[in-house]
Amino acid sequence: NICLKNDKNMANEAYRLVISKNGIEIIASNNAGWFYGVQSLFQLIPATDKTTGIMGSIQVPGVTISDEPRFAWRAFMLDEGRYYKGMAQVKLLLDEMARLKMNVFHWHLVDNEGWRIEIKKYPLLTEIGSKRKSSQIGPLKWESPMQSGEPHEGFYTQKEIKEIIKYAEERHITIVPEIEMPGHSTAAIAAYPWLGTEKKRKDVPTRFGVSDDVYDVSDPRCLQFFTDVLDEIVDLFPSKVIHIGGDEVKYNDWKKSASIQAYMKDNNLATPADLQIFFTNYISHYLQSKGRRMMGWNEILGHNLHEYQSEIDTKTNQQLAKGSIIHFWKGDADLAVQAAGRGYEIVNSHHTKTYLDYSYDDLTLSRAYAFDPIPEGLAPKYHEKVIGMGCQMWGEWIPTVGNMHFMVFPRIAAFAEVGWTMKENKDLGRFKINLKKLEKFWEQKGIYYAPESFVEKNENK
Ligand code: TNX
Repeated sequence: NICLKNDKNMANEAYRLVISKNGIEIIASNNAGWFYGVQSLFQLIPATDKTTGIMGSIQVPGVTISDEPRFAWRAFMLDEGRYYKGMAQVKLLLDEMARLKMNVFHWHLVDNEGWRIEIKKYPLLTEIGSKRKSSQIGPLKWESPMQSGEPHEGFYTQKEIKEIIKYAEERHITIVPEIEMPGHSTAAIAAYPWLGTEKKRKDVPTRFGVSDDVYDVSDPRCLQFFTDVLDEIVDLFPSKVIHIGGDEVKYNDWKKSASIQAYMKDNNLATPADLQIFFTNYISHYLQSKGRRMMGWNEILGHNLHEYQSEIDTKTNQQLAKGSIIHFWKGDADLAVQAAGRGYEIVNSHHTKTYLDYSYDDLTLSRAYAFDPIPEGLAPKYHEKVIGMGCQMWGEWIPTVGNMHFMVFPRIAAFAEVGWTMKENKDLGRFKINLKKLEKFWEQKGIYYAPESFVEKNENK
C-alpha cells in the first residue's frame, strides 16, 4: 500500500520516499512533492516486458530517498514557430518532462516563419501567418539553397491551448508562452503589413535566419496590437511569467523609418537599444498591471551580441524595468554576473551549453550534463538570483518528429539533472547507467532517441 503524508516543513517540490516491508510512504508539503515522489517510485520499478506488457508481481528495493531540486526553474523549450509539431507531440514531451521532474515548458509559438496561436481579435495572424509555401532544408543549414518545395502550416486554437495547459498542470508543469517582439516578426507583418516599419506586404519567409523585419513600435495601432494580443495570452495562460523574446533585433529598418526617428526624438531616445528597452518597459509595465512578470532574452538589457549590431547602436542609458527576468543565452558570463549584480533574476540557457539544435559533436551528452547554470565569477551572495536553467529545441532543422526526437533525447535527461541535482551529487557514470532504463521507457512510447553508440562516437571526436 502507498501512503501520502504531509509535512508542512518540507520545501516546495521536495519529497521523501520511504519503501519498507510495511509499505510505501511519500512525504511532501504539496502536490508537486508527492508527484515527484511517485515519479521516483516509478523509476525504481523495472520497465514492463515490451512483448507482453505484463509485469506480474514486482519487487522494489527498500530505500529512503530525501530529495529536492537545486533550481526552481527547470525548463525545456520547444520552438514551433519554425515547424508546427501538434498536440500529440507536445503531450508526449510534457510526459517526458514530468518523468524527468522538469517543471517549465517554454513554448516558442511565434517566429518569422510562423505564427502558431489563435488570437481571436487578429484572425489573419493564423490565417496567413501560420502558412508558408516551402521551407529551406538540407545539410548546409543556414547557407542551404535547397527548398522542400512543400507547404508547411499549423497552429493551435485557443481550445487546444487550454487542453494542453490542463495536461501540463496535471503534471506540475507551467507553460510559459513566448510571443516575440519587436523582432522575429515577419509572419505577423505578413498578416498585417501595418505592423512593420515598411508598411509593405510580404510573404511568410521560406528561409530561416535573422530577419530585417521589425515592428513599428512608434505606431499606436501596433502598441494596441501588443496589448490586445497579451490580453488574450494572459487570459489563456495562468503562468505568472510571460516571455516576450526580444532577441536578434536588426536596427536598420528602425533607422530608416521617419516615424520611428520622430518617436525617438519625442521620447528622448538616443539609440535603437534605448528604443528597444523603452518599448520593452512599456510591455513590462502592461504585464505588471495584469499581475504578470516579463521575461526576455538578454538583448533586452541592451547587450551587444551580434556582428550586425554596432557598439554605438547598443549603447543605452535606459533602465530595464525591475522584476524582468533575464533569459541569458549569449555573451560572456560577465554579462550574467552584471545582470545579477543589478538585481535581475536570471535563467541560464547559454547557447554553447544548452541548445538542442546543436549537433551531438558540438554539444555532447557529457557537455550537456556538465553544464552549471551558476555563471563563473558570480559571487555567492548573488547565486540565488539564478533561478534556474533551460534547454532549447530550436526548430529550423527539425522538419520531422523523428528529427526532433533525435536531438532532444537523450540530452534532455542530462539537462533535467542539471536543473534538479545538487552539483556534488552529479555523476556522469551513474547517469549513463540510468539512461539505459529511460531508453526502455522511450522505446515503449515510440520515441526515436539518438542511440548510445552514436552519442558515444561524438563524445570521442
Ligand atoms: C538564435 S536563441 C535564436 C533563435 C534560433 C537559434 C538557432 C535566440 C534567442 N534566438 O531564433 O532558432 O539561434 O540556434
